[in-house]
Amino acid sequence: MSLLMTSAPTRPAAYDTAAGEGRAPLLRRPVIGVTTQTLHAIEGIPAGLPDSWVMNQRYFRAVTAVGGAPVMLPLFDDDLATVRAVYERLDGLLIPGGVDMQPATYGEATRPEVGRLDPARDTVEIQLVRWAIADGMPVLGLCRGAQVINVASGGSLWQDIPAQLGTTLIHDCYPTRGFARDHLAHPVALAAGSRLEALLDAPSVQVNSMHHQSVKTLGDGLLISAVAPDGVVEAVEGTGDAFVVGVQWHPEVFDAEDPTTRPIFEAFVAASIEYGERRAA
Ligand SMILES: [Mn+2]
Repeated sequence: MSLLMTSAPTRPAAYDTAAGEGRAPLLRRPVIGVTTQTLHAIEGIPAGLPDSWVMNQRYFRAVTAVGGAPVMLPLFDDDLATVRAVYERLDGLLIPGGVDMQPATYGEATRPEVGRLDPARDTVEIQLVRWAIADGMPVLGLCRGAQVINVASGGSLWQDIPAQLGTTLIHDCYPTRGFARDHLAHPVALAAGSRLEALLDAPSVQVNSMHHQSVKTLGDGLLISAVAPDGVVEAVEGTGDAFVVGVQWHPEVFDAEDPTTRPIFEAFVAASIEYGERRAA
């Protein structure tokens, strides 16, 4: 018998790390649904390419780095029964960054500063977030994802921070202003007693910033857990026991070990494990 045959199967180091010291190894990795975007909603995509749903790999890698098993969610806005059937297999929901939401989703007319749109994505993500919040399924929203959590909860957005808020702080660092994706643009103050403050274990952190929109009126069942020095809302979270966190910045850009990245994904995946176990019980 060869040594190879008798060796334990190799697992990625991150898989063991996710279990944590003193904790039992994960028997079942939580399935994290990651929404996608319509390929042609992205600027510069040749019209001849077939209709496709795509998403930046960083989101998937940030999930696997802490033990989650990500799956891509198709945007069947014309077939929500199929979206529901897939949703019911999930343990957690991740809403990544992307293009602007249609202002009609929060009852406003569209200002000229609003950028590219992805109506199918709006429909599917709003529905998924509402289902997840109703069921207590963990939800993590990043950038656009934080805005989706707010709009799905009945809140609204500033359609364009420079035009409507007149702040001198630059939030649209990439790509508009030419900074790198990992440029630490500004600090955010974390609300005392919030889940995010507990996770990041600091009164404030430096974050990157790639957005020209932000939360205007807060949705039901949410609280503001991070604010930029100019008052722009930088994070929201659920007021209940379930893990519902949306941050306006992009933690997935940084290394999985980054102290402002890992705790967010780790807590999200841990909550997803618990949700999956509760649901299976
Ligand atoms: Mn910002």
